[in-house]
Amino acid sequence: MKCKGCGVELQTVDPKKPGYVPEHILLEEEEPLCQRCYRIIHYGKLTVPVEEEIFLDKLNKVLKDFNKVIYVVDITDFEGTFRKEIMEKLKNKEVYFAVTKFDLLPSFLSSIEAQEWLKKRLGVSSEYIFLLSSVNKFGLRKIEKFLKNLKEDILILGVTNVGKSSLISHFTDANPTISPFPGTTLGIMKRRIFGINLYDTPGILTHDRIIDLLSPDCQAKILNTKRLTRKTFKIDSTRAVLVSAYCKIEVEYDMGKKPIFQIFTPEKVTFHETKKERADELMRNRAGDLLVPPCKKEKLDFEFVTHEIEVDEEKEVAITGLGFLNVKRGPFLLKITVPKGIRIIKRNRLLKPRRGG
Ligand SMILES: Nc1nc2c(ncn2[C@@H]2O[C@H](COP(=O)(O)OP(=O)(O)OP(=O)(O)O)[C@@H](O)[C@H]2O)c(=O)[nH]1
Ligand SMILES: [Mg+2]
Ligand SMILES: [Zn+2]
Repeated sequence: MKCKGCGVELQTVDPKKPGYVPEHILLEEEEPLCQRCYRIIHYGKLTVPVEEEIFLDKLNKVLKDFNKVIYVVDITDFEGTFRKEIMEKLKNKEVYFAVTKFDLLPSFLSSIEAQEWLKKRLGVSSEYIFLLSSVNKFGLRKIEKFLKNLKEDILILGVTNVGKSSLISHFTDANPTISPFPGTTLGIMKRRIFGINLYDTPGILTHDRIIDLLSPDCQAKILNTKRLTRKTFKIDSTRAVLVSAYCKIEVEYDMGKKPIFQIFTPEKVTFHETKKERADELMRNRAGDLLVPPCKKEKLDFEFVTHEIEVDEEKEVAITGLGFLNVKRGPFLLKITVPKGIRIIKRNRLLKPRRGG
């Protein structure tokens, strides 16, 4: 029997392993929840962290039974969640994209602008894109209509925490476990809707986003609940901006005026501007108090790498799993220092400049 919250096979033997449920509950309840789901829902605690590599390896086998899939992508971390290695596996499939968390972007970004940007980035036309928010229900009607017209089963997939289970929960009475912990869903779950089966799946783990470096508790704390915060900086080449303890930003430029840029991150991420010479020491010694994340004071032990990128006003730079930087006045050379392995990506801007913005 599977847990109705996370889809994992239930067991009564090992409380430290996924799927554990005390025997009396298994006997008493018709649709028991595993202890992990119970504690996530009632205490907001993650007691059994996700085991390694849950899903990408298995994906080929699972995909055999489907022609159509919905790939769920988080628009606040587009580059971190729309991934080459996943697209590779979907080569012969009809892929639809559910782009979630639109509610977290600045309100001045219209859905039409976002949709145009997504069309280019995803390389598909608008019938294949569902821009939505599970929080304010934006876009749900369009995807509902699509699901109602489907004649065959469809698989939902994507990396952890993008909102796969939240999306599905709008269309069924089943209550999947939804939480800000990465890897909430552990097994494949079939949901009957509008005459077809929709399959929820465990999130695919990533290892190249800043969020991946954090403990599950800290990830849950950082995870956006409110709109991204926006901070504007105007610095010269003697200064540095620290964004959390994992990212340092410096600039070099020839133009007469100082570069201006804005950084968009989840609300709990802190910023600190300082003299260039002091920056590294602050990153080492103030991780977890002045500089969040991490969420607790700790000595960070990473090898850092500096990425140098030429940018102008047309561009944004995504720092995967942390946020993105939008250029207000350029051109300049942007130097971003992050732990080795974290991906930094220059992209065409999602947010166009506007008066007063
Ligand atoms: N602001 C916002 N939050 C969302 C949205 N969709 C999901 N969330 C939140 O994101 C977190 C993860 O949601 P889930 O539905 O559990 O994500 P999942 O993709 O099923 O995650 P795994 O099962 O871990 O792979 C939860 O805290 C949700 O409340 C959205 O559209 N907007
Ligand atoms: Mg889930
Ligand atoms: Zn469960």
